[in-house]
Amino acid sequence: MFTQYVLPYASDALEPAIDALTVETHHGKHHAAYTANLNANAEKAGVADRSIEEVLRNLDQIADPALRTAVRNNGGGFYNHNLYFSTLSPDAAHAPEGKLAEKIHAVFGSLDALKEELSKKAAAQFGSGWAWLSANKAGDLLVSSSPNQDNPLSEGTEYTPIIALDVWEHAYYLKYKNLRADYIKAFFEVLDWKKVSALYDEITA
Ligand code: MN3
Repeated sequence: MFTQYVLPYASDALEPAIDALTVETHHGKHHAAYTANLNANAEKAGVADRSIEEVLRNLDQIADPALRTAVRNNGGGFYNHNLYFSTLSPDAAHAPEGKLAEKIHAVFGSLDALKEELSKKAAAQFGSGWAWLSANKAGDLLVSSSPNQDNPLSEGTEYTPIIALDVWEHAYYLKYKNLRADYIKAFFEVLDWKKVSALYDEITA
């Protein structure tokens, strides 16, 4: 049984960056539906007792192609949104700390340079998808993007995402309409680097 992340903040708590109706629809409808569909299909595929990371890293073990696709899409939707909503906060820390801060400085030169690279990936993702900052066990960082509900786990990389930037239109269209770049800027206003830094520490521990 996979459990949807419960928001520890009110639906209007991320305003003005992300509006209440978008949070309500995104979490209450889209994310809830991915979770319900994952649970139904993971049961059929016999993977309901595994962790979601394990399921997404081993999709090729699901023999039936239709079931594999359903678990890939809904499992991605479940996992990606758990990460998205759990790393946003009305009290967001605006800079990383500890090992992650050092690594970003060493690799990208500055936090702004990393944010620019991530924003470019997010803006350039054609149609629905995500932009990611991910880490591997050695602490290397990867900036990437994926279509649909794919992610670095389901794409078979050794990386685990620590930032999930949702650029499906359902993440921003009610407020930002066609202006994806404005939403991307707003995303960073509520992205909690304290949580992102803690995820990096977990992966590289
Ligand atoms: Mn979404």
